[in-house]
Amino acid sequence: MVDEVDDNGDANSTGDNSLVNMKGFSFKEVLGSDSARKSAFILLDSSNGENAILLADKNAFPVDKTSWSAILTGSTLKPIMKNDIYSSYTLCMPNEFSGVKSTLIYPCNEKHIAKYRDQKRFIINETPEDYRTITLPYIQRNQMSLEWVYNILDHKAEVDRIIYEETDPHDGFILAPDLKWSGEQLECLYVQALVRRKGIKSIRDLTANDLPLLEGIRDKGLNAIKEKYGLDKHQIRAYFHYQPSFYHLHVHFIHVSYEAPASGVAKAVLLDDVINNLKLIPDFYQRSTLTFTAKEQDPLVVLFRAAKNW
Ligand code: G7M
Repeated sequence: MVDEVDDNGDANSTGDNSLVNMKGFSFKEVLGSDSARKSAFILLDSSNGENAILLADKNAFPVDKTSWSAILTGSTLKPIMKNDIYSSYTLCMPNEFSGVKSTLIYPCNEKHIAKYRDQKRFIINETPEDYRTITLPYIQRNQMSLEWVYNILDHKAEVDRIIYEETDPHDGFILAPDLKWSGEQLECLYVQALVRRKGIKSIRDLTANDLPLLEGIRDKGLNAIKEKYGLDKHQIRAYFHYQPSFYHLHVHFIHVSYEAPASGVAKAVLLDDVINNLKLIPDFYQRSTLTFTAKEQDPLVVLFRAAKNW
């Protein structure tokens, strides 16, 4: 079994870097794959009867001279074919460049499985009334555990990964790399700000009173990214998810050229747009229809379809 997985299912939450092995897991199903992103989502059985999900993402290639010099000296070329001046090969890279960035969710539940299974998608236009009568009751009944968020906020996990922290209980936040980012390649930079205050579930709850919090996250977050990674604020896309998977407010910061999963329209809502809307209309997010995409088997989609007969 995986030695370094703790009771909350957070692999290496202690920051321990020892190698782990996957004895005790067996293949169950390919839930989905994305050939453009070079990723695969695999459902696993474990020997104690619980399920796990392995999310495997091939890393983008490095773009610096040192890495490529090391790749060229340490690689072998396995020939595939040759024709005149053209030849093709499988390039077998040295170990340090051939790893696959992976996430293990263990034990996983039906909601995790539904999230990663390939399915039809739907657009939903959620009015304030729909939010009150369909979405909010659903969120209140079926929240995914926020234990990993509280672990970060309470310095019980990922402590060594914190990039910046603002401790004010009302407007404070922690900035740290997202689970999806190995922390190595700037072209795929992905960090997130978790707000310290509990109870803000999503952008739906935000009002103009939260502007100091949001502007603080934007300005201090972008400064911290600039200091640590050298990326200017004009190279960073900062956004919320609507709907999020985890209903504790957090902001995603990614490299502007990186097409991260769920970073497009009908899923990502730009932090700058949220700030602007709240400045114009203090209760914008309580009054607006919000549009999002969700998968067919997402229970929220099932509830919307039942309520609206489509
Ligand atoms: O869709 P939503 O906005 O709720 O996205 C949640 C984000 O949190 C995703 O980008 C996940 O990759 C990230 N995330 C999820 N977990 C369980 C963890 C975690 O344990 N640690 C960190 N650092 N990020 C996480």
